[in-house]
Amino acid sequence: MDKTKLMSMYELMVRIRTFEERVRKEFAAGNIGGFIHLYSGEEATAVGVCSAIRKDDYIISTHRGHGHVIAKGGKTDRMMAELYGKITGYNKGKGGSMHIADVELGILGANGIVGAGITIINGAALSAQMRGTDQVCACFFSDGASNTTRFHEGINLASIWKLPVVFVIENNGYAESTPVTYSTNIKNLAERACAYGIPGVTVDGNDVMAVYEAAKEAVERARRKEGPTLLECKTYRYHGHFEGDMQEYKPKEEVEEWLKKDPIPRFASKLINDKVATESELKEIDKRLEQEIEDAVKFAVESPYPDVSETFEDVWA
Ligand SMILES: Cc1ncc(C[n+]2csc(CCOP(=O)(O)OP(=O)(O)O)c2C)c(N)n1
Repeated sequence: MDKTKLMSMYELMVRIRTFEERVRKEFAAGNIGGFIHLYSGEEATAVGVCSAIRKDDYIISTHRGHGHVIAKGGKTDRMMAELYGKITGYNKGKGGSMHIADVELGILGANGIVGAGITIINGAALSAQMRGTDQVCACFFSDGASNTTRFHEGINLASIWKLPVVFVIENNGYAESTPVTYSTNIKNLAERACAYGIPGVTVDGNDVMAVYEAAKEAVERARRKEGPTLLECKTYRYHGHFEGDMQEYKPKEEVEEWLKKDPIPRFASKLINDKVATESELKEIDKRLEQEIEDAVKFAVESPYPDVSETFEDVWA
């Protein structure tokens, strides 16, 4: 892989982390309303998968969706404005954290119904199939969603119709406070793929290159019209299920273990060791992104709220 691509993967991971940590601060300060579910810790999964697809491919996200949107090319200023409820946001300030969408970028949206994306993406994939394009869909969801009926029905349908989907389980170990070891009796959730006759692959979700390589293979398979793949990325979320959750259900040693496997310094070391980048080049990127997010907050703060006359516009339900 060339330097430009590797550097862009590093940059995307840092963009996600910097955005999320700033959102945390802004939420704590009372500047952002609603529910916030942060993605910090899971960056390698979104970036690994989104780096393996094309611009015209589709993704669908979850309630923990900021990372997916950024990895697919979402702009942090419009995202921040959305969280602030401003008219300049992706959903004109009416969607908030859990509904960011940009169809132009192939981002079919986030949503708050656990597992809903699994069935929605089948519609997008069926549309690509019927239109005769070779577009591929990446569907992100987590371990909790993999226990829903939508998972089983959705994957089965995608399998029999050979839909071009990569189903990505971001196994971050918990569904709210329920550990995956309590809710599931198998070691790797990707083992479930065999029940539907599709490949199931488990990778270290904190290793961006491992995610990228596995995703690439799954994407190529989907593009060859051979059907879906179930890709499980084992990762960890650093913050509570939602902002305000003190995550007392997590053992301290477990958190410490995962912090040692942080995907960003890990990838930074790899880039430095492989002589792709110098430490100062990476620091330059970190600094630039701090400024980008600072500007995004300024943009959000200075943008107006939607007018009252907008209330019933773009409302479909
Ligand atoms: C259908 C449905 N059931 C329950 C909820 C409440 N809920 C929101 S997030 C969540 C846990 C989801 O866990 P997981 O799929 O592992 O995602 P993670 O938060 O770990 O990313 C639950 C039960 C919901 N939003 N939708």
